[in-house]
Amino acid sequence: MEKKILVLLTMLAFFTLQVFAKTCKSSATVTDKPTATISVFNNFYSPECLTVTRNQGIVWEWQVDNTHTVTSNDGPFGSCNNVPNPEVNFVGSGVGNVFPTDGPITPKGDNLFYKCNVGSHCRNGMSGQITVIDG
Ligand SMILES: [Cu+2]
Repeated sequence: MEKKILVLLTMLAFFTLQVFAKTCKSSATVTDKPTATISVFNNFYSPECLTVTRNQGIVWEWQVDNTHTVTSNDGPFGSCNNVPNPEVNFVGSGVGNVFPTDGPITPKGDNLFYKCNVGSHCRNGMSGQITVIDG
């Protein structure tokens, strides 16, 4: 009897995690351009999940006037946590503007998780992931 309850609780925990784990709504792989561009909209990035080759540059282009940030954290994808010294952290606004203004970033590791720090944007789904592969 106790074993059955344990199995049921384990299954319940598993399905709860599945429901709340955020999955990429849009994905893209860019390996044939010097710089890959992620579009910034209100409350989402596009693509949310981008795969690039190592040392490839990445920029974010605003498609809206509103202010948003690109602020990295430790993940996983969808996490709104803050870390003390994010690898990437900038504020942008204005249709057609490209950030960071000092040029494309190149992720240091195999994954770069990021989100918007403005208001409840992250909790409303404004987060992204960059996956780096060896080309
Ligand atoms: Cu935002």
